[in-house]
Amino acid sequence: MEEKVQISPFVANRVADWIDPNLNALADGAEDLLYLGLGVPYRTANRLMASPSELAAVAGLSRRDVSALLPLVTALPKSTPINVNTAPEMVLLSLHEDITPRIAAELAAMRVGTAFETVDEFVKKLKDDYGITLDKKLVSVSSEYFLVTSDAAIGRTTLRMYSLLERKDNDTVRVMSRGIGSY
Ligand SMILES: [Ca+2]
Repeated sequence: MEEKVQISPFVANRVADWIDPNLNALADGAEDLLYLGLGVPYRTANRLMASPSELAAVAGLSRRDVSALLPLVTALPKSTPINVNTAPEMVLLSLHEDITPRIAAELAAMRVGTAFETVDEFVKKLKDDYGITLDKKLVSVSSEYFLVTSDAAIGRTTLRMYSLLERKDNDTVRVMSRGIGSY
C-alpha cells in the first residue's frame, strides 16, 4: 500500500516499531534509540495509537505522508478486520500483494448496490476470479466502529468535529471519543 500512496516502504516498519511493545528496531525501523537522539528527544509509544494524528510523531513521515495516510487509517483500541464493503480501494489493495489497482477497482465496483454478505463470499470471489488466496481473518463484512464527521460553519470559520462510535454486541452504540480538527 505504501508504494501506491507514494510513501516510502520503510514507513511501514517505522509505524510497526512505534506500535509494537518491544524496543528492537525492525529493518529500517526506529525505536527509542533514534528518537532520544533528536533535537527534542522523546520516546516511542510502544502501544496501539490513541489517535491517527500520532502518525505525525513517527520519525521519517513527512507532513505530506501523514496527510496521504490519514484518510485511509484509523486508530482503534484493538485490531479489527477490514470491512470489505466499506474499505476504500486503496485499503483493499493493502489486503494482499497480488491485489492490483485494477482488481481493487473491480472489487469496489462489485459491492455497489450489492454488498458482500459473507466473508466466505468475498474470499471465494478473490480465489475464483483472480486466483488469490486471502486469509479470512483479515476481513469482515460489517463494522464495530464508525466515525461521524460534522462540519460547523460560523462566519468564516469552519470546524470539523469527529465522533468515534462503537457498536456493541447488543446493538447499542457508545461514543468512544470526540474531537475537533482531529480525533
Ligand atoms: Ca516498539
